[in-house]
Amino acid sequence: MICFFYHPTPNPAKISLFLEEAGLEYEVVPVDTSKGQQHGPEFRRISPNGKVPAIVDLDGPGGRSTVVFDSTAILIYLAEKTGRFLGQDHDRPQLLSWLLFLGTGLGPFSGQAVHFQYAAPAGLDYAVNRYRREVERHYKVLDDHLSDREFIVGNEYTIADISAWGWVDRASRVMKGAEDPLALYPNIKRWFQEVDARPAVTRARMVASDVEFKKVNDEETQRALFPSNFPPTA
Ligand SMILES: N[C@@H](CCC(=O)N[C@@H](CS)C(=O)NCC(=O)O)C(=O)O
Repeated sequence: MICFFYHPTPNPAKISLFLEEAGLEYEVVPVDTSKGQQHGPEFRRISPNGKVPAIVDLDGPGGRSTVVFDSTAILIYLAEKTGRFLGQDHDRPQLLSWLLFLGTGLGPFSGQAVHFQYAAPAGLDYAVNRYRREVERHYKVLDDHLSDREFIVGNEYTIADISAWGWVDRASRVMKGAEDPLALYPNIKRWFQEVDARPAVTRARMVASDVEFKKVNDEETQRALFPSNFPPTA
């Protein structure tokens, strides 16, 4: 059994998709990051970085309970545990390369683009431009890569596709104001449509749909999500 610490945001969504693809038994533990639940001592013991997703696998290595945090680490851990969506052995260097490209590039730049376009004070044109342009650059790298292949690594659907789906699914938010955010990236568009049509995606979108997560963006939420905007606490 896997306890899945979840909030309906792009990085946890990757894990929803893996769990549904693999048919693993899991229980969702909601972490309402808008209420600051990611900063509580109990959750910090599981996810020291105070971010979702994280998992506790009650049947980890040696039959012991184990903790994994960070979406890329969780994808690799679960893929190795189940032997699913790892691709071919000879493609492993490519798998690791693309996972890191997504986990340290496309994802974080998308997150910062969202932050500066929606949450930061108006007028920070330099930051908006930098992060939007970096997202566009990462999209172009991925689009070029997908120009002659169906999936990101080898000839099959892997955790690299699962990882990329999490943030590309939010392209319309990341590319604020764009009528068709993937118009310039036809290979990503074709790839995304194929991944998004998988039955597991429909199930992944339903994860915790019965949980009422906080939507109001008040001071509690601001302090929880953007603590650097407030004086340091002891
Ligand atoms: N590198 C981490 C990033 C995780 C991350 O940024 N999670 C966001 C949700 S998508 C979060 O927990 N935000 C709450 C906060 O920053 O306090 C991963 O891939 O899991």
